[in-house]
Amino acid sequence: MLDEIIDSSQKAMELEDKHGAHNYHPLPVVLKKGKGVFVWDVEGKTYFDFLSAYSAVNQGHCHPRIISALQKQAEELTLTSRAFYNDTLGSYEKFITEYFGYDKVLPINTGVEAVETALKLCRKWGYEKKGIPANQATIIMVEGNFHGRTLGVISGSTDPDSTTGFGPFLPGLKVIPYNDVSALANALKEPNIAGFMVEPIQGEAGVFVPDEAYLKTCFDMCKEANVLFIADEVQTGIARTGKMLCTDYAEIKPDIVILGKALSGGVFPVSAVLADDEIMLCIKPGEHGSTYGGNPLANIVAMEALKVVKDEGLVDNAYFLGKYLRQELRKIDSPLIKLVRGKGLLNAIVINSESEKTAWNICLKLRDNGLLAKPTHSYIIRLAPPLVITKKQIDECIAIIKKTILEYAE
Ligand code: IF1
Repeated sequence: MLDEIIDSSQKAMELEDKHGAHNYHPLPVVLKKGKGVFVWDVEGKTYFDFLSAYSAVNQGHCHPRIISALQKQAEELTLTSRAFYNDTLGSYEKFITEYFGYDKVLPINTGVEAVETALKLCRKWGYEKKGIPANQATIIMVEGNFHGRTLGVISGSTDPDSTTGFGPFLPGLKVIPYNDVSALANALKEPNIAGFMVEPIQGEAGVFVPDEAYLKTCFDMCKEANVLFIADEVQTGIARTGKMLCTDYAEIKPDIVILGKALSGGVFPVSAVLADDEIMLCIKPGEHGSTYGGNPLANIVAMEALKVVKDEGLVDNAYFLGKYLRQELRKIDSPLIKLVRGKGLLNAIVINSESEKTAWNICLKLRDNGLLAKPTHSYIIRLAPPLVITKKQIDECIAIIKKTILEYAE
């Protein structure tokens, strides 16, 4: 039970404002309960969740199978550290490596820890396998990327909000334009390139879907140059874009895959790095790890979360309902809608307005009409419901979005 009784949304927001860091500017709604595609605020109002905690609750809020797996394991053993073995890690590692088709997994916690792990693994491979001189490895990243908030990862960011005031930055990262194969071709001519890390679709940048051939072309160029292709699938992975991994659209097998968010179905942080032996075994005992990485609770929850994705056909549901959603949103006849883009159930509406407030104000109206979404980069509204959404619910949401857009006046 909460010490401070939260009997109103206002009270909750005041407490956060007074006692919490101001590192977010949330939409003014205070959530108390979640189930499937729905969330409820403190006053009991129901909303469709069209953010899904940034694609962490692909399986829907509080999925019963994931919650009961959590409860059962929580009564047995939650954490051993990796100082000892535990009876869940090996089974989980076998399960997830077979699920995605890789030799090995390095289990970790948050998405950014998995990204940092992938960067370290790539550098290690560069020195040990490619023969790059010590401390000379370069990893290529792309403009507009979002890979998390650590100093190492923001060192490759081009977003002033992520970087201003946090220098100095990690060396050995080279940033090139996104969706530009000639920029990669030029960068690959430089010596000591160990890897190329990219989001298959840039989520935070505003659901930027690159040209059809971009990923495959980049992958082939990396192979040619003996450079690792690293896919950050933290947001696009686990069925979100209508394929199990977004890179499946390009029919490529990245050298390193980074997973997070929905890997635990939104229950608590679980992330993973997948690679084959030639790469993964470059990290030796004692060279990398974390207290909670591979903990029994995470292992059991992640296995159930991944089983739910397949058992409930979430890949195809995301594919077909996403296609339908974009088709119907494109029919809305409003000057406010510049374009609709996305893949699967990772979509965005780009708002046509001079005012930076329009997208935010539209999201406030969507909230009043029972649907929660949030702008990214002031004029793009991301639309990403849990993948368990039904056609009937999608139709209800399309009606809410249409009504809100058509009734909106500055
Ligand atoms: C926030 C954004 C999304 C990610 C990709 C790694 C990470 C993320 C592709 C790091 C995390 C989260 C972070 C969260 C909001 C959300 C976000 F708006 F910040 F950019 F989804 F687009 N790779 N994205 O999207 O994973 O360490 O957070 O577990 O920082 O506000 P994490």
